[in-house]
Amino acid sequence: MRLTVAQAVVRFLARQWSERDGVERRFFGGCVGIFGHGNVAGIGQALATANEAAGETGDELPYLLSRNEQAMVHTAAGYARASNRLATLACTTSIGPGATNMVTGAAGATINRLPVLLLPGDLFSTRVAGPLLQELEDQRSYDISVNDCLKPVSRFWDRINRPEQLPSALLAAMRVLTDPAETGAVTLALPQDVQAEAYDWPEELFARRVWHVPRPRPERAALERAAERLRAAERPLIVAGGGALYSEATGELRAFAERFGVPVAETQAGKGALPHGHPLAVGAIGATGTTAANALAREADVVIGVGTRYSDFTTASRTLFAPDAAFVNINVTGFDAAKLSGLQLVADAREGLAELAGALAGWSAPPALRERAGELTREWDAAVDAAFALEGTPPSQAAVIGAVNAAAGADGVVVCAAGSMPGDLHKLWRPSGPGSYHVEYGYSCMGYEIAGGLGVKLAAPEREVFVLVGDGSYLMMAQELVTAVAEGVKLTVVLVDNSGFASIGRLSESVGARRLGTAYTAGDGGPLPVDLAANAASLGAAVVRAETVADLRKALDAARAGDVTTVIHVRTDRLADDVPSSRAWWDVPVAQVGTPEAVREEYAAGKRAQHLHLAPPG
Ligand SMILES: Cc1ncc(C[n+]2csc(CCOP(=O)(O)OP(=O)(O)O)c2C)c(N)n1
Ligand SMILES: [Mg+2]
Repeated sequence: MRLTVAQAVVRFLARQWSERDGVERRFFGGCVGIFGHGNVAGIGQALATANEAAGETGDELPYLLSRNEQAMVHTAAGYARASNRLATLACTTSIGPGATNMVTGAAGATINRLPVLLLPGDLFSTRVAGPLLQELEDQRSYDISVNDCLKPVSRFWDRINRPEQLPSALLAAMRVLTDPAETGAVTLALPQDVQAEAYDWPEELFARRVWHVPRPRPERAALERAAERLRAAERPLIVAGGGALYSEATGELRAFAERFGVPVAETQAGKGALPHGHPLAVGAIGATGTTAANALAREADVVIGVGTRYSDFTTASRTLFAPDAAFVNINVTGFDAAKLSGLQLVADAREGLAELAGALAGWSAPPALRERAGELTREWDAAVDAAFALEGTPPSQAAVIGAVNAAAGADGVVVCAAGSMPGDLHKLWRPSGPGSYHVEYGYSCMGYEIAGGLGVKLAAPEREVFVLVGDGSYLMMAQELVTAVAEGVKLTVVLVDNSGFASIGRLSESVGARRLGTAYTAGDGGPLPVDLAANAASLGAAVVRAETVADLRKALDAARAGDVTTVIHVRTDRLADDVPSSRAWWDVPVAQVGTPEAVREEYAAGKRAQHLHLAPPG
């Protein structure tokens, strides 16, 4: 079949499917992009004419125009996460700045283990016309382009210099994207001349192809070791991470917890694995955890990690778990399963839990553990009730979160990424179940919020998407509001404007850095003549200014009932901090010279409490 390289790419992508548990779905929900000279005649022309091809085959790759290349990778990552990694979007860019704009988004996707396919344009492979507009000339080599920046943030990276190289690269890309143990950003750099070059392709390249997403089962001997260790446990705790959700293991998780009486704590990525109110759900764990989960973590003798990569926020920078705690880690990658010297159950979360349950028949944790979990959780819930009920103007951040939580109901999703809100959300938000909580806290990338929320809504149009975004993040990336408006993709955005960085301001003060550069104020410390609500209106969103919590509740109900993208602007106090403490630490170094002794002492105490967890497993 005679097609250009770009036409072949588009045709191939439209025919890729994923399958798990017998359910097949299209792997690429579409292609999001921004055109320039590096892709307009290649991928651009191919997408423009693809509808004809779609007429023949019934396959489509809808195109969506983004406003910023970093944002479009966030959109793809949000889409992938909301699809439990069984589908994503492709991203096409021009050469040069359009391509490098994707580096941050790619890092975010790879860190969060989410599949995204990046198709940056690249320099002419013939090199005749160079140096090109936007070409990085490297005096040591002509074989370098800015796309090489995408190598360390990609799980697979290739440059297609000849049409003949394309089939194997496409297959390798698909293998990595659909392998839960390897997935992340995948880059196929496409030189602009090669994109437009014609070639005679074998028909089989475009056959409908189904990628079976595996559910690897744990090794028998490893299972026996894990079961033996658990049978001796008296105070076990489950830590549910993102893998529990991606694997759709929440039914098995609940059954496991109930059958053996083991409480379940959740990381940022794992939050929602059990709904709030389940008697064994103890909520968030770690530096932004609940006092319930953190107390149980400190007391735990065996920790069962399910699909967690044990980030510093989860382990409270390795101060949370007892030095002699044992870890049994169910993870699809050996890399994560081996963490904290754990007994490794390299397996899909659902299969791992089911098989571990089988191996534990007859055992259960002491009933007192269940009671203690209930008591601790009731205490925490009461503290959250009080925080949610705080009235006052400007509203407290806890009250804002409580209002959004109430509006989100059973079908809502909250989306957030950076600032003071992810930590507060982790502690306070009461998830209705899997998929209801979407906080990007692997990269915690300012700007993810609206762009990622767009991806969530595209993947799950039946859900109401509530984006919580700080003024700092908003100022970095508000432009995807325009994409939401243009595409008719409804988002409800709550813009929490506290004139600066509440998060970093607080952190700055705690390390003796005096809140330098954390306030958006005029030279004299007074307010700036900046109106972010007017800004949102200018981008096409319906805008409501909420002064009080009551205003906010009303605006949320109206936004929920309507069908347009709405930005609700609410002012809060940057210096207020009325969210209950996690009683856990986060390691951020303090200057050894020039900071108050009390600050250095507190830091030294934290360092003394860190454990490496080096004891051999078992
Ligand atoms: C792209 C990016 N740059 C810098 C940071 C570091 N950082 C984390 S939170 C934050 C401030 C966020 O401000 P805002 O969105 O207003 O949230 P607030 O802290 O006020 O709640 C900064 C600068 C980051 N996470 N991402
Ligand atoms: Mg702010």
